[in-house]
Amino acid sequence: MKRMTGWALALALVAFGGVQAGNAGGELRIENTWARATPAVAPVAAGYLTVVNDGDTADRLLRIDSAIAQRIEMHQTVHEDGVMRMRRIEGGIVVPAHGRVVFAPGGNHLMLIGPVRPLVAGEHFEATLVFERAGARKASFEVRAMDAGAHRH
Ligand SMILES: [Cu+2]
Repeated sequence: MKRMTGWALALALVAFGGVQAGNAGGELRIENTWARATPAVAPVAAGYLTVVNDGDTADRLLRIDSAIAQRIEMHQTVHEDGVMRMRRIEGGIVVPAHGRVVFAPGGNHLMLIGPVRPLVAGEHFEATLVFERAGARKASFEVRAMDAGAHRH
């Protein structure tokens, strides 16, 4: 049954990709959405994405909703006295006009608090990105192997 679910999600992803490609009016592009696979039991998981703004107006990513976890926070990684710490990004994050926001290992990341199931490499999950101007935009995250990327967060 698990296998079937995976295929259904993959098909949904393909269908969704087609819809998005036809949406010529969108000035925001959501790219490279992925999350790191987790062990069987994990209190948190890390996710990443890039938002590219081709428009003349800045937007703001307010929050990310998904059924995959109890909640998703946006975190930044800061270096303090040679120690890497995570800090929650409050009030959303600005996507500059003709600019981009990058969540990637070692820097900004999404913190999936309380994943409802283990994240298995090769699977996908859906999330909704809520922007101040562009509104709600759906995205599919690909789960990649635990050692993908250089850093744990
Ligand atoms: Cu974090």
